[in-house]
Amino acid sequence: MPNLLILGGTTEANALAQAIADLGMPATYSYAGRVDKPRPQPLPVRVGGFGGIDRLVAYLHDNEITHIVDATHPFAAQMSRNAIEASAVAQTKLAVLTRPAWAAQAGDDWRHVPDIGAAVAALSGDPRRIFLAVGRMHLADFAAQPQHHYLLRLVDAPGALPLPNCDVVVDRGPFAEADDRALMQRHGIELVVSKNAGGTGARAKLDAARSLGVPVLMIDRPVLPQRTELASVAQVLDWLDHS
Ligand code: 3Y8
Ligand code: NAP
Repeated sequence: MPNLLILGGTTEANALAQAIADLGMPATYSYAGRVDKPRPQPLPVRVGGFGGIDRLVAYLHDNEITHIVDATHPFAAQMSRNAIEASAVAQTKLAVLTRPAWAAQAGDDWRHVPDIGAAVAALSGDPRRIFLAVGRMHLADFAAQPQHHYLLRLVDAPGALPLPNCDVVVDRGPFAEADDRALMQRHGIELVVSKNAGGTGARAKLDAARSLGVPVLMIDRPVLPQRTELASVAQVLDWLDHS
């Protein structure tokens, strides 16, 4: 019987956790501890960084973990890189549960940039009303473009903000298109800045942007080393059975 570590924090990780709990398989769900009240899970939960690769290796040994499913977000690149390194050292099997990147469809007006820095650079120019829907952790990068009026959406109420001219909505996804459309109309949004998260929980703003004719600045995902990538809970269960 596998003893599984789920690196969580996403809609897909939560679906996997439920399936694993239903099977009664030994597993632990891991959060980084980024938000005040992470969603409860039907599995034992650990919260907080492991303390780097060596401490992750120690965790794997101490807890006799046989399999890791990295079901973190596509932008959680450091966690994913650490999992690759640690699983090789600890001889623990590793697979990634991921979701396809979003692709523009008819009616979309997207401009792709490779990373957060390029997104900041792309915001040079006259003041605009921008829905900066990239969370909290990289807001300081956008202080280089203070001329805009930003609408921020944050999971937790923030402390001091690095942007002089902004409105804050405190909300967590998954989000609905009608709500995002009303939010963007209320704030007169002229541009949406988004990570290419993929999945369903964050795409409402993109569908709302299309219906409003608002352009999107789409930040592409960090490139990660080759790993076993799985696209569904069923594929993970099959992998656990056969690996
Ligand atoms: C702590 C754990 C579910 C899963 C919920 C998904 C969907 C809704 C949409 C917008 C974009 C953003 C952000 C977002 C979404 C899901 C999923 C997703 C984007 C929680 C959660 C944790 C986090 C961390 C948080 C980050 C932030 C990013 C907000 C739980 C709610 C912007 C990513 O304040 C902070 O420090 C927030 C940090 C990492 C990115 C950032 O740079 O700020 N997620 N989000 C996880 C941990 O501690 O390990 O409570 O559920 C999970 C979810 N957020 O079905 O309920 O699967 O992606 N999360 C982005 O896509 O750009 C919001 O507003 O439109
Ligand atoms: P990151 O930058 O890749 O990771 C930085 C460090 O945070 C890691 O090295 C690790 O610390 C710790 N960490 C990250 N995820 C962890 C997890 N699930 N369990 C234990 N420790 C974890 O990660 P991030 O982008 O901040 O993402 C943090 C969490 O938010 C993840 O659960 C991710 O799935 C979720 N999330 C992120 C985004 C996003 O946009 N980045 C969006 C939605 C959800 P140590 O080195 O000390 O082990």
